[in-house]
Amino acid sequence: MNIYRMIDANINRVSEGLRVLEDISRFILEDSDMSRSLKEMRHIVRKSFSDSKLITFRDSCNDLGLNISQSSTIDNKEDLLSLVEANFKRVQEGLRSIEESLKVLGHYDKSKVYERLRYESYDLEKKFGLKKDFIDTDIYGITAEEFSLGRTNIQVVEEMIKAGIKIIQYREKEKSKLEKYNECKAIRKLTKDSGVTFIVNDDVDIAIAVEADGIHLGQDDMPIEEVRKIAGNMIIGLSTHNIKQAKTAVEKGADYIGVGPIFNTTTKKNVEKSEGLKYLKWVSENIQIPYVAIGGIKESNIIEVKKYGGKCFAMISEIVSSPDIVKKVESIRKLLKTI
Ligand code: TZP
Ligand code: MG
Repeated sequence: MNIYRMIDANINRVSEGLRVLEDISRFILEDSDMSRSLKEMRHIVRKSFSDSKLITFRDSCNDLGLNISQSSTIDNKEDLLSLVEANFKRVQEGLRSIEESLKVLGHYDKSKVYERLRYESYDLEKKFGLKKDFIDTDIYGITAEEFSLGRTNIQVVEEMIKAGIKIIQYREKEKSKLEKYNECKAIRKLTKDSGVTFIVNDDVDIAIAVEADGIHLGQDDMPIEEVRKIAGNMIIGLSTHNIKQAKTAVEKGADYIGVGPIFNTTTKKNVEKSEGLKYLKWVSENIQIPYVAIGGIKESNIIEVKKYGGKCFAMISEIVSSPDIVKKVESIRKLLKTI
């Protein structure tokens, strides 16, 4: 049956992709933990069908994809980073294809194994030193249900994802731990399925439990060094309001800093003082880790923030209080392109 041929082709695709990644981590990056994890994954993929008759369905020479693939330039990899990215994509797409094929065949349990492997591959991709890219984006979305025009946090996150926002923070000051946990669990699924980075504000335990990509801390939260011990490789962001705090954040190992408030804001209670644009300018010239400008940023003043060194802009009210989030983001992006 052709579906077995499809599974066979994808097992090869996944194993080959994993082998390339394993070799890069072993011979180039000399990261033995990563290399071991990839090898283990490759063995699971190979072994799970080792006793089957899959090979009898193989017909590589007559595979329609061969000619297409040999004449295509899409696979040309110019640097190591693109090579790594492309091979993780290959692995993930292959795993998804196997997962779906197994469902069609009624092998639901086995299909779950492939779903789990796909999720593991997302984690490994993050750990593969590509983490620095996580904030290489223009808009940082943050939830706040009380300003969301009656929409739930989940609905707002769905809209943000539709709008193409690539990093979303769950920030919710009014709800119980259980409510926050349940919402984060749902948002984790939505963001994972769409390749969006997910950060949880304040609650390290929730961030770990739902396997968020990161945690965002304030100056009064637990120290970064302690959070690092329990959160491992997770992205840790820290809000900073002055030069001293920015320097300390870098020393303590923050992965990015929040910079603000840039302008007056009524969204945050007990908001800190900052020299706003002047502080942002200093950060843009002196700090080497990624930074996100925050506080009172609107479509009407974002160009000014950009002129003072802003690259990634966190906005709460401007986005969540917009009746059409997709249109709002589109319009901000169009504006950002003008300078
Ligand atoms: N941290 C500094 S200012 C602020 C936070 C969380 C609130 C930003 O909200 P808005 O609506 O974008 O001004
Ligand atoms: Mg906090």
